[in-house]
Amino acid sequence: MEKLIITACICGAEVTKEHNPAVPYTVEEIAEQAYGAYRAGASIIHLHVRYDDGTPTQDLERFRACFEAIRAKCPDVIIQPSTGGAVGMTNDERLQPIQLNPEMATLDCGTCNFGGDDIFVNTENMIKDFGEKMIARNIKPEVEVFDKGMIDMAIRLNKKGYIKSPMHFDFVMGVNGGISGTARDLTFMAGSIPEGSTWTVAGVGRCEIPMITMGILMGGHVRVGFEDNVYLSKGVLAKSNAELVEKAVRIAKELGREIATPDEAREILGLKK
Ligand code: KMH
Ligand code: ZN
Repeated sequence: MEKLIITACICGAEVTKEHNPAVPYTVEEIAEQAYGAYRAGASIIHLHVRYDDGTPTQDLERFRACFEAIRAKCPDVIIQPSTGGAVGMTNDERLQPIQLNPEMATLDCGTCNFGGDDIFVNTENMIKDFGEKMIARNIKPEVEVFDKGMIDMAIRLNKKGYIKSPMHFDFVMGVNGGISGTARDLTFMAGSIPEGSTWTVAGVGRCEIPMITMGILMGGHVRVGFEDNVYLSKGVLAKSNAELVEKAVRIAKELGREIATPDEAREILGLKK
């Protein structure tokens, strides 16, 4: 089976130090968490950034500072900024990090409820606009889908030229408003993407480990980290993102999957040189 790409989503936009004191806010904390995750086996860092007080931001200069700090510690890691940002941000706000010409960035392919009154808005026209802007900069989108209909949207926009083939999907399972994190649903998602596509699975909260275990067995790739889950096991907070990556590596090794280096991940995903 293909080597396993592990993405570490080290920070997110919603999780706070109240959830887990190790959630990084400052540039130094973000770089430290990225470095630990990389050393443990992550080849991609899915990056959100915060101001020092924890407020999520898509500010270009903050992203630039975090890119530089991460690159200083792990020069070869793939940095994948979020263009999702946080609920309620404008399109222009969200798109700022693509100005840094990263190798990858997320492309969220549908609107969904995000708990309570929150709605994470991604209209068709927004997806087209974000997709075109990524193509213009030769950025490979990680097509983030929270439900099956979002895969269908990505397929339609791929046919119209807004997303290039082969597509790389991230199935985010278990969001309060998206598809549930069950074996049946992951099988459904993985069976719904075009041949030649690659995929990663992320499970929110308690479904993180079951989903990545299935993903490893099914030949997909996996994402772990504080953005999705702050617990190492039931009731035990993870001390770092690295601990979650280490757990994914242990499971992968038990199941016979070798871990991809960043350059091997580039090869698998067809990233620009
Ligand atoms: N924070 C969520 C509203 C992404 O990174 O592209 C959106 C999100 C998706 O995390
Ligand atoms: Zn994210």
